[in-house]
Amino acid sequence: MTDTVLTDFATEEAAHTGRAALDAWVANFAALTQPDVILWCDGSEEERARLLAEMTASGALIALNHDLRPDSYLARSTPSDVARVEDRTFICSADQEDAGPTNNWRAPNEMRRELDARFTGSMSGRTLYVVPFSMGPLGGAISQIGVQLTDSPYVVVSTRIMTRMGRPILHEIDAGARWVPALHTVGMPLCTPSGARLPDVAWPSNETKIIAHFPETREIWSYGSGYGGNALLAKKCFALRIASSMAHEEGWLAEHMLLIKVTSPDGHTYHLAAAFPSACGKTNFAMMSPTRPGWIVETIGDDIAWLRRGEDGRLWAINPEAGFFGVAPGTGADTNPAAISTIRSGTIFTNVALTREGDVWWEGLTPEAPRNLIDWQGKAWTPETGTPAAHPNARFTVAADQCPTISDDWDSRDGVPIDAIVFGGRRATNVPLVAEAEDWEHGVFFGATTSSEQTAAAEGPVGILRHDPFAMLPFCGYNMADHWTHWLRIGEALGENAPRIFRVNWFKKNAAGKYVWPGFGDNIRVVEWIVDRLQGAAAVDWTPLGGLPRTGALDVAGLGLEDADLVDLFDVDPELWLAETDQIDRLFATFGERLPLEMSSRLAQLRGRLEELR
Ligand code: O2Y
Ligand code: MN
Repeated sequence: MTDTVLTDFATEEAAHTGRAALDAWVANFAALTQPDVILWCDGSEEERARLLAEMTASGALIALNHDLRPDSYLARSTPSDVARVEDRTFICSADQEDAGPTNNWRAPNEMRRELDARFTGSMSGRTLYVVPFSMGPLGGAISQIGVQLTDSPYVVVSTRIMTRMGRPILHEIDAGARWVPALHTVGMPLCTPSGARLPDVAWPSNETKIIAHFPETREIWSYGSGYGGNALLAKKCFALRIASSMAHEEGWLAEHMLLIKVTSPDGHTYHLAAAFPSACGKTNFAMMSPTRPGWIVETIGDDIAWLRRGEDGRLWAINPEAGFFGVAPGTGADTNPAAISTIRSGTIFTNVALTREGDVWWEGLTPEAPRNLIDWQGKAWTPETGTPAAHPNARFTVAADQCPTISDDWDSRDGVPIDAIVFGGRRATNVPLVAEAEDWEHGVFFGATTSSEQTAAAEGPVGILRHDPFAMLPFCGYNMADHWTHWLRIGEALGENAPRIFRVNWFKKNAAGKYVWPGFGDNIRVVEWIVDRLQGAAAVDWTPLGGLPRTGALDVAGLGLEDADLVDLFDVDPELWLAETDQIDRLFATFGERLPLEMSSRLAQLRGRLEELR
């Protein structure tokens, strides 16, 4: 590709505003990628039905048994395209320092050159779908518009579930709205350079994958993958990486947080935003069935929250998405009945197993595996096969409004006022079941020091501790240390109205390696303590790790926990923690001068307090 075209794509802000700019951008991109057809998606039911019928006919989707799983489909990806590819995800800021040490960085022009070459002719023989979408309710105070160009009909039908998609968004653009451009190709053209036609495959993709973000021009380019966060660009690429960078510039927050509404037995309601690293059970927490009488938890979002200061001075949040892209394995009637009910119909499943009756199955759906299945790769499977029937990162894609626990204010245009912020992680040791931050700054320290042990659903070795500040390690579109500074400034602006901040850990293990806390619906007991703290009721003991429930303040009646279990849940071991502060120190050091002073002084304070405990 020539520099002339490069300049066309290296756009100014105005270039992504209004309809004329959109038409020109689509035409430019079509000239580059050379699709056979351009299809502007209207988001209608007819369009959805047609795309699903086409994909079923081509073998890209399998229609499930309509009686068992109405209006639902199974997609099987190629084994090399099963998850987000963090090592192929790039933040292409002009200055490498602005991407920071936790992001892969490439110089924008260098990346543009590579993308231009790879996208050239990449859609030949295929259809280019123009997919306009809104993140957040259309016209909402915190909402944003995007347009994805893609050659994947699977992405189109998934984006229709995950966002508000179609004609009404084009009307906003016609009226002059700004939109974020998101370009996506699976990178498998159906014509050779000489024009010969190639057969298609059920899951087209390319062995080379590039997920590139240009924060200055607010652009996303994704090449080579048809899967999840790599391809549904509205989600992680826009709603987190690009949106976090926009939020940094504009004074708001785009965070990897679930949102819930909690109603206590006395009828008071509270809204909580909770950040957990990937594979820590966010969807389970967001759809919790409380075990305590009188408590109600309703779902607002399970993955992403956009937050900003409202006119009343409080922090308000929306779920920018309209659907759930949840992990199937481990989801069962015992662990997440609301999710099981949500996916009873109208769901696209990816990489789960298929039963003989034409329904789906995965590990954890039922205690016993059916005798004969077709596994996620399309091979015959029995419980003796020895490999998982469903891929550990198998997913369901389903509309949020199908969830029985969805809150009536989940798509409120102004969002919901946040009463408490929670940071969590998967930690076998050290981190107590629940702790309260002393103040906002201490809460930012909780966020900055969030870490989690990796599970099979993520990249890298299982069990290894990975620092995942604010659960945003793979998702922060700019320098993570600047993100912490930004949080500190937001806290200053909120002042007295700032939500209280807590840290939780459902995953502590005892010396025998068993989980101590029952989790799931019993997590309401921790929420109850948090709510009691908000009301000024629950008793707290202040420790170096923050405020811990005083003995008796956390209701554990009926759980069968021994005194030793409670020690395991709340023990503050100064030696272990001093070792952890060394790890935090090493993390902080990678940010050099960008590290906010408040974070290094909080670390020094923690060390001092731990030394006193020795
Ligand atoms: O593997 C993927 O592409 C999906 S990643 C994902 C999907 C939904 C919610 N969260 C995540 C995540 O990795 O945090
Ligand atoms: Mn997530």
